[in-house]
Amino acid sequence: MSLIQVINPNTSLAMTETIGAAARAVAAPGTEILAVCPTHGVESIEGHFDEAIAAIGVLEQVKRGKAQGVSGHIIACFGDPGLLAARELASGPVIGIAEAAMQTATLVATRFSIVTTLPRTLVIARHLLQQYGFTHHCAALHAIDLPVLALEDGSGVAQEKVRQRCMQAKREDGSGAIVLGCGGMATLAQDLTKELGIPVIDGVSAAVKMVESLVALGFGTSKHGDLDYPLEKPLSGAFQHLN
Ligand code: 5HY
Repeated sequence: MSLIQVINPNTSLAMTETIGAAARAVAAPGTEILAVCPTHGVESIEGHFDEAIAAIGVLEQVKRGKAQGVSGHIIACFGDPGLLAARELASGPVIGIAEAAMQTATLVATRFSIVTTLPRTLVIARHLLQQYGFTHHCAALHAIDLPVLALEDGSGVAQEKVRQRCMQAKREDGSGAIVLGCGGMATLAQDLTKELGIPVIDGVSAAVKMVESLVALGFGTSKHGDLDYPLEKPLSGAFQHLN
C-alpha cells in the first residue's frame, strides 16, 4: 500500500475535498490518498503574494507527511508554490500539478492551451512554462475572469465558463490538448474530455499517476546536489516548527 499526500496549498476545505475526490478517482488499488490543506494561510491563491504565503503551508504539510510515512507529495495549486523547497525537504517525489499537467499535455499533443481563473495569474503560468521548458508547446492561455473560490460556490457559473473557454480554445488555438489551470477544476476534466473529444488535462490526476510511477520505479527526490535536505540551522520565531 502506498500513501500519497495531496496538498491543497490554500485553506479552502471545500476545494481540498474536490481535489481529494479527483485524486482518489484515478488512484491505483494499492494507493491511498491523504488530501490535506494548511490550517492557516490564504483561502485562495491568486497572485505572487498569495503564493509566498502558501509556500510555507506547503512546507509544513510536507514535513507532516514525511512524519506520517507518505511515499510522495503533490502540490495541488497551479502555481506549484514552494515546489523546489518542498523537494529539498522531501525524501519521496514531489510533483506540482502545473508541471504534471503541462508535461502530460506534451505527451499527447504538439500544442496545448491553458484555461485558468483570474487574468492576473496568467503571468504565473507563463513563468512556469518558461521554467519547465514548455513555452513553445503552449499555444495560448485563457482566464475565465472569476476568482478561484467561484469554483466552490455551488452555482455552476465558473464551471460553465471553464467549459466555454475550453470550447473556444479548441476552436481557435489549434491546440490538441487543454490544461486546466486550477486545482479546483480537477473534477471537470473527465467530462470535458468526453464532450470536446480532445484531452482536457487536470494536473491532480496527472500528478497522482506520476507519483505512483516514480514510487514504483523506486525513485524519490534526488539528494545529490541542490535538492539535498536543507542545511541544518536553527529556525526561529514563527518558523520554529519547521526545524
Ligand atoms: C490553484 N489558486 O490551483 C491556483 C491557481 C489559480 O488557490 N488554487 C488556487 O489561479 O486558480
